[in-house]
Amino acid sequence: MSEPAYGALALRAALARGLSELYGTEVPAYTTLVQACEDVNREVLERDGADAELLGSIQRVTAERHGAIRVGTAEELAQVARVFGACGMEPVGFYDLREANPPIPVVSTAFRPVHRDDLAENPFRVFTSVLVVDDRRFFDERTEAQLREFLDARTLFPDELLDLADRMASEHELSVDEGERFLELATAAFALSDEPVDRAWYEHLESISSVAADIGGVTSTHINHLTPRVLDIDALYTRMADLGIEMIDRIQGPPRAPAGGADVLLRQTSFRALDEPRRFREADGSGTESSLRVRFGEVEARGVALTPSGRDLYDGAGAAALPTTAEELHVADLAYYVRDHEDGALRPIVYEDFLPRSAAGIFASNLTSDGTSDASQRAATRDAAWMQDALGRTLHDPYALYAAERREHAAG
Ligand code: OOG
Ligand code: NI
Repeated sequence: MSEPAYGALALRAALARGLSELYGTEVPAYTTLVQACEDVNREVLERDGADAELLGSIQRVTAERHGAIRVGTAEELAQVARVFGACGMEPVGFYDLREANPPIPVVSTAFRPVHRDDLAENPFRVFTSVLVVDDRRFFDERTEAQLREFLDARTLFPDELLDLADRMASEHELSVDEGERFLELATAAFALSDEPVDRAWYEHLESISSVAADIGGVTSTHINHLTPRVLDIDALYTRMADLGIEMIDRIQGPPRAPAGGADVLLRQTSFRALDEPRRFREADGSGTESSLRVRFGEVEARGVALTPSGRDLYDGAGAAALPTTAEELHVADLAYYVRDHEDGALRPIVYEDFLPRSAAGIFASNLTSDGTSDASQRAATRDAAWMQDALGRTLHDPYALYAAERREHAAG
């Protein structure tokens, strides 16, 4: 009798769980946040009944997390793609955070399941950023060379993990032993390392960008935050304040939908980075203990995905420019809905991606200073084509995925 094996869904669900457990031990306020989300979700379910599950089953929403990680090179990014690829998570979208204010020297994508059924089973997604070491607006020639040397010398993912990921890609399953080993190695790869941090190098990068220091100043990567999903983010915001956890001053993204209106896109809020003890190596070679403030907690509520024209309206004039009801949004082709074949009701297609403006806000709340950049210097070319090339696999366009889902539903 053959033993039960691990498929992509089992790996994805277990990785999300494993990272959630890890992050809870590293950042205790995360556990408080997850509990508060579960309480709020239960209350919304009692209050709203079936309507509470319009944007996803309570099972999906309860297990739902997004993580954020940051890597240094195209090679590291390609390795991330192999590890998440084994879990059925594919790269979707291109985000250029160098255009944010203050500018952040990274470009990003999000790894996530792309099919509705897989999202329904477990929608784990990870916002993944890669440093742009050759962008002269941030890094001079010498710093670029030092960054390259530092990054080329480190290993984020052990060969054994990458081999297991590749085996998953070719065989579509791993044995129990292999699957467990994959999960153990993958989880460990995202833990905060206790390797001493070279003080002078870290501070040099930090004077340019805290995010650059968090990426290129240490020898490993780590979860920057892990975000649960909540059904009523306004209620959650108040609850966290009552629990004594100080949130940033606002909820990012569109405002709350008016009564009877549709929630659109994504609303997020966070609590500030926490001081965490880290070991340092000083210029004289001695070791010291101090702390870094890099990681934090975030929570999100998701609404219906907007079409390109809906999104243009939102980006240009704000959420007030959009009609409020599902019917109006659908008829004007401003948001993605499908009509239930049985009862004719409109069902929203959930927004599964990120918002560059909110992402910029999340990055900014992580910064110890705005850093230094010189806009007159040469920018490095980074676009979706670059990203796809670096990933070595298809980079999905989020709109194409939403449109395909709507089309397939209409045809079926
Ligand atoms: C990622 C910031 C983006 C979000 O939710 O918009 C993000 C980071 O800080 O590395 O996670
Ligand atoms: Ni986030």
